[in-house]
Amino acid sequence: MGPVRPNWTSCTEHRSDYLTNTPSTALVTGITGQDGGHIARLLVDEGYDVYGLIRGQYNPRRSSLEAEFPQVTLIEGDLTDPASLVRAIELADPDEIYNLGAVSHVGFSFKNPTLTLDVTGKGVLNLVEAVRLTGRADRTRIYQASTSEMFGGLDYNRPGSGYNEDSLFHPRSPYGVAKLYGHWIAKNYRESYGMFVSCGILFNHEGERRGVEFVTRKITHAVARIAAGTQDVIVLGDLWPKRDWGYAGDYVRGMWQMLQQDTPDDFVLASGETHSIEEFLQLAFARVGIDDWRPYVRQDPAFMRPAEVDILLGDPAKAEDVLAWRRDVDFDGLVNLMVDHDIALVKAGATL
Ligand code: NAP
Ligand code: F7E
Repeated sequence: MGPVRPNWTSCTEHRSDYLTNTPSTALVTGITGQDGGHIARLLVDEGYDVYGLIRGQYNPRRSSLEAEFPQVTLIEGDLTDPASLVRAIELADPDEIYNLGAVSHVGFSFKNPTLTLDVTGKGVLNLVEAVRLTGRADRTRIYQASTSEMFGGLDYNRPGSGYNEDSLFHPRSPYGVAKLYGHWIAKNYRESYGMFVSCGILFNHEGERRGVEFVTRKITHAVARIAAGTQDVIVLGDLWPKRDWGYAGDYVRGMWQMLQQDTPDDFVLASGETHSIEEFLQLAFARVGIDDWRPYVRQDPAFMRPAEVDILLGDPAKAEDVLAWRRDVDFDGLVNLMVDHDIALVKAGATL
């Protein structure tokens, strides 16, 4: 017997059932991460039964997650362990899966390339295969967290209007290469088995939940400490790269919207603006009344990468047209929100 191939385009009966039956059940991988926290908030507020995959026999992020989301059920599992994914899917029986788990730090991926491939690349295969093998190919919708790092920011493949869903890929790191595998295996399961797998090609998104190992949060947390007199300088790598930065809360709404469509598809989510790290520094320091940030910043090659992505700019036109996706927070608003949040944290004596 051939594979079950649901016709998502014409299945209006299924569509209306799907919508009238929501809120439903969701499983989130990477629930302890930045986007995991934002999507957990959105799904809980929408009335979903939310399950989260949590890795390790002891995970230091577990207690804060349980305190913030007592309604969420955590299931032990790991994207590199197919049996644990089958178990998680059978326990949660999800209508929607948000696959946010990954080794997500580009610099770290150069130092741990095989781990990155196993989690960020093969982990996607393990997940879609677990959905298929548990007989859910025709009823579980999957969001795959693809990334602008798949484009690479090179002169030859960079459209002036920004990267879109049809742009050429040229990843520049083990992370980008692993994500490209994840992107294509997700699309392959959509095409081969008719599975509802949508890939969001998301440009950088930040906010108060961002890990301090990423440049924006490293800056805003340091700026708050410098303003409080508890830190002297920030040590960074290259300052000239440009990124298309948005607010994570806006972007997880786009993820959810992708899974509420009639058909699975790929969408770029981006702000359509690009800014250098120097511009981010300028605004962050200005927020605490420091106009000349240069005396507070040192550079160290330890934070530079063997290959850099020089500039990223995305074109979110398709998501705006098809999903009616909109952003509430612009670049200035993002920097201010993050600095203000970290000033409050530092004042409260909280550690990161
Ligand atoms: P993040 O904060 O780094 O979170 C990564 C999550 O992955 C954490 O919950 C981590 O769990 C989990 N994880 C790591 N290894 C795992 C494994 N072996 N099995 C299961 N889970 C594992 O990342 P984020 O910023 O929220 O990003 C969410 C997703 O979007 C990632 O896939 C990322 O690559 C992608 N993405 C992010 C951006 C962005 O700008 N933020 C842009 C494009 C795409 P622990 O707590 O146990 O470490
Ligand atoms: O680096 C430069 C660094 O690590 C941004 C991930 O969420 O977005 C993220 O990847 C830029 C790079 O983010 C430091 O070289 C300078 O040019 O904050 P980042 P990223 O590499 O853009 C994409 C879309 C993802 O998918 C990823 O998962 O900042 N930079 N000095 C530095 N970066 C860091 N981390 N630390 C520094 O000290």
